[in-house]
Amino acid sequence: MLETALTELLGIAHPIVQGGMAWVATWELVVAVSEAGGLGILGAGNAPTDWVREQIEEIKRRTPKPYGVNVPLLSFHVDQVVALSIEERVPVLTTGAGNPTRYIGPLKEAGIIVIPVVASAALARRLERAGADAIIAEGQESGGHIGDVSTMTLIPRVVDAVDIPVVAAGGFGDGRGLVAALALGAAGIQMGTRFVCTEECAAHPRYKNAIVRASERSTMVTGLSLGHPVRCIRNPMVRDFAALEKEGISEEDLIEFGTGKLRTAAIEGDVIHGSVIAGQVCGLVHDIVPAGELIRRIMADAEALLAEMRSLVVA
Ligand code: TUI
Repeated sequence: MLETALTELLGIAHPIVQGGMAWVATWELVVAVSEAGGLGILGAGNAPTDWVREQIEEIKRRTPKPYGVNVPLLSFHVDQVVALSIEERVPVLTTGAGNPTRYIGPLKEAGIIVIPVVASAALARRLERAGADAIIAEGQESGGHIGDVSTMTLIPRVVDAVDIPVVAAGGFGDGRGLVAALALGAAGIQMGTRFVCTEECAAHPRYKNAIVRASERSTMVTGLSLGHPVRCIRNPMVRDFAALEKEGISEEDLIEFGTGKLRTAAIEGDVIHGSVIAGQVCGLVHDIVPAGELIRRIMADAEALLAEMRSLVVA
């Protein structure tokens, strides 16, 4: 067993958080992760509130364990999903892709643990002052919407900037990564891409296989010109997007071209014309396993590695 400030804050057995990925982190994955002793997180994405409510009710029916809801602040429905989370007394809420300061007060009043995802030490410090309970610090190796600092630099910077627990994200997929995160001062890890390749994840089999086949050099970043850099596996869709971006087509047309493309890949399984969002850690993902087995494997590997490392120290 590994006890950290994160397992204590959340009342979970293992310091492993599952990223709240739009479209693919649905109740099946959340329940599997939370039942295995991690923190499962529902990806609210851009989904309408009724869908989010049904998902939360399904989670509550199937596990008494803590779970979370993630709201990307780019979503059209942020206010409604925050209100719904308060009404449903969701244990944990995580945010991404923006500054959640204005939501922290009402969420804290409702007794909800608030954990923003950030990509800089400066925002981490501001959000600690605003009342955040912990911080997820996400390096640029991550999939989806990213910042511009690598995990190796970001984690110790955020650990030094705040006194609340820090969860490391961006590039984590195995027991070695968990030990490295602890060494950098983090209290646990969040994994997105690695959890896509589990049996319970709702992503289309072709999406999961694209990740298994990919190497650490298979991703690319587009959307910089829009101020929203996004990392995906390189395919005809992102190559076309990058070409249009380079040509300088209007922001409006670029956004229209990109809209709906995650659904195309993740749900319809069209990994040629859709956005296959994934982090560089796809190079370390070689199989599709049950989420509980993945968590047990990572914990066993991390514990064995910690013991081995202790033996490196000589008197
Ligand atoms: O948020 C993510 N990953 C995402 S969000 C997203 S967009 C989306 N997709 C489908 C449906 C609806 C929306 C796709 N992938 N990761 C967390 C993350 N947050 N990474 C980086 C940041 C971040 C960046 C800048 C957080 C805060 C920030 O602050 C800037 C500011 O406003 O001060």
